[in-house]
Amino acid sequence: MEALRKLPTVLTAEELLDKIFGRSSKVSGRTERERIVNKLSTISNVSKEYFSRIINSHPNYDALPGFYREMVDLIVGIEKIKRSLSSLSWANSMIQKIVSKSIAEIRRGRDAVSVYRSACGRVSSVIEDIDDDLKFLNDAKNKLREIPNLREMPTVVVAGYPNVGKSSFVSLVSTAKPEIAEYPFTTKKIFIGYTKELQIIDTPGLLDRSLAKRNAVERKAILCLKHVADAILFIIDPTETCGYPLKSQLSLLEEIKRMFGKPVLEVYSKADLHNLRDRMAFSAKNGEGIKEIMEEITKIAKKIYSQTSTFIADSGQTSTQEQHS
Ligand SMILES: Nc1nc2c(ncn2[C@@H]2O[C@H](COP(=O)(O)OP(=O)(O)O)[C@@H](O)[C@H]2O)c(=O)[nH]1
Ligand SMILES: [Mg+2]
Repeated sequence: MEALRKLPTVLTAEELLDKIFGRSSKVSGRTERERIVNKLSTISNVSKEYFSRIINSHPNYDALPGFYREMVDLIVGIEKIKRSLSSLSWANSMIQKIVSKSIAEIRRGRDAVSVYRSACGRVSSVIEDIDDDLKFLNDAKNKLREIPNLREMPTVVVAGYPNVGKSSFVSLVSTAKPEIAEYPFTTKKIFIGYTKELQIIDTPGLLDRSLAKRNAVERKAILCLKHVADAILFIIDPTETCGYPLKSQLSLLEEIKRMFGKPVLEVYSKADLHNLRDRMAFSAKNGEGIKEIMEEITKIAKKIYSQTSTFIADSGQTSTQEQHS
């Protein structure tokens, strides 16, 4: 989502006042009165331009694709952004009013210098009033930049207990190592790898514990993944060298099936250490089974991708599914 990466820096109240009064101090006029009227117009124009630029840089959050909308809500809160943006809008209209009233007063013959002085005081206090909103929006801009820019293509989310071999698999099958980007995802990270046909998301620390043990933020983060996954690759380590019993791994598998409602390909890892073949099995050590699993998961993900709307077109309502044309 390019818009979220390009949000502008937002000045603090103090910096914004410096900008506004700095610009107005450079204004000239034939008479003192005219100069003051011009200064007031500059205050009005600079404020209007600045506030519109910030407000217009934000996308319509309600219309964002589901994944991005939920990520924004999770990371900074859509209602809070809206509230801060409307504070900016309020400040802008206050300043416009102060300026037009002041100009009218000067035209009616009131002393320009004292009208100007009181207008500046009121403009300052309006801007100081929204200092928290300005700071919040700047903070939001920094946080929203971290939302991964996912590609519109068949997408597989890799799940399974820690140390079962998820990352080994993802780095083996992804075309280029440098393309495995690391993004902060709430307090966790997600790693995104690419093959020619797939986007593969590794989710360390996120999909490896029972849902019951998670806090609200983690649960929401998990639901975000729902928007992007066409299929899930669930990796089971039957050797239990990962440190977790097979039984626990299988109950997480059942939970993930229920939770996502997406096709799940369940496979064994560490095939060099065991002979179980009632599921597809791979070894990151000797390469066994990798090609077959990639073929299968690619087939499943492409099929689902072609049948349903994905995150880009997703309005977030799972009930509406658009066909790709
Ligand atoms: N013998 C063997 N060890 C593996 C295999 N795949 C991963 N491992 C080891 O298992 C450990 C965890 O692997 P990792 O990919 O980091 O697991 P993750 O936590 O699920 O991402 C590492 O020490 C790997 O070397 C495999 O196919 N065979
Ligand atoms: Mg890992």
